[in-house]
Amino acid sequence: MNPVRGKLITLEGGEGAGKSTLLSGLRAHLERTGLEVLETREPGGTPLGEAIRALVLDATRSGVSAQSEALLMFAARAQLVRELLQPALRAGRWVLCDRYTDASYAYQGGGRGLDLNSIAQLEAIATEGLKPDLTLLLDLPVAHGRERANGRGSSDRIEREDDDFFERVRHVYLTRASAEPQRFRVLDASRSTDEVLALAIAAVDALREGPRI
Ligand code: Z5A
Repeated sequence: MNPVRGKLITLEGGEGAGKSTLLSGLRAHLERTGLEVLETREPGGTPLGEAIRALVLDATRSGVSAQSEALLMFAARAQLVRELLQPALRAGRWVLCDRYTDASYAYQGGGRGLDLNSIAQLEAIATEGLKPDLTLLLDLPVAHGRERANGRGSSDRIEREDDDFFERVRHVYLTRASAEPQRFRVLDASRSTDEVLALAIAAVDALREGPRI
């Protein structure tokens, strides 16, 4: 048993911000430095979570209420925390998670307009207080992100929302980043993939070196 708890690093951002692209570079960097890394995603990451992901992102499903959507996101998260995140962190692994609770504040709170206090209540139940050690927020103007994502073809149920929805998502992300500067690093996602990776590596290496002041 590794006595040193691992670190939880989450990646957040709007559509097409480059999280998946960054994840693979970041994982390779961490592994090169000898760390054991677990890469996962939300919603998803566990068999139950992946089933919920298919359900909640299904573009053919209409009439899903904001409340149902939020509860499904948090059900997937509760499973991920217990089945994967807590055991991995206890074993000393570093976890790279593509989205986490900040996404619920941004999408269900900002995008859908759900009360942020209700989201905080769900957070307390689902995560048992497990917070990221570092959150990399890939920030990009909405139009730019959508242009990148459109290159991929089909959209999921949430990606079909309009620009105003994604502006509200971006606003909540940036507000949360300003409120918790110790945990967040906001990266300019309009820069090249190499530049974004270099910025992310600097933030992650700082985390290795100890607590930030
Ligand atoms: N959701 C929610 O509502 N509530 C929650 O609590 C949670 C999630 C957890 C699934 O998320 C959906 O669930 C998401 C939020 C919601 N819905 N939306 N919208 P997801 O993370 O799986 O899906 P996504 O946000 O749609 O991810 P994405 O569009 O795949 O974006 P990405 O992973 O950030 O981007 P990428 O695939 O790395 O890059 C996109 C394209 O841009 C690709 O062609 C790259 O080659 C290119 N790219 C990437 N970086 C660059 C740079 N730096 N320069 C140029 N081109 C680049």
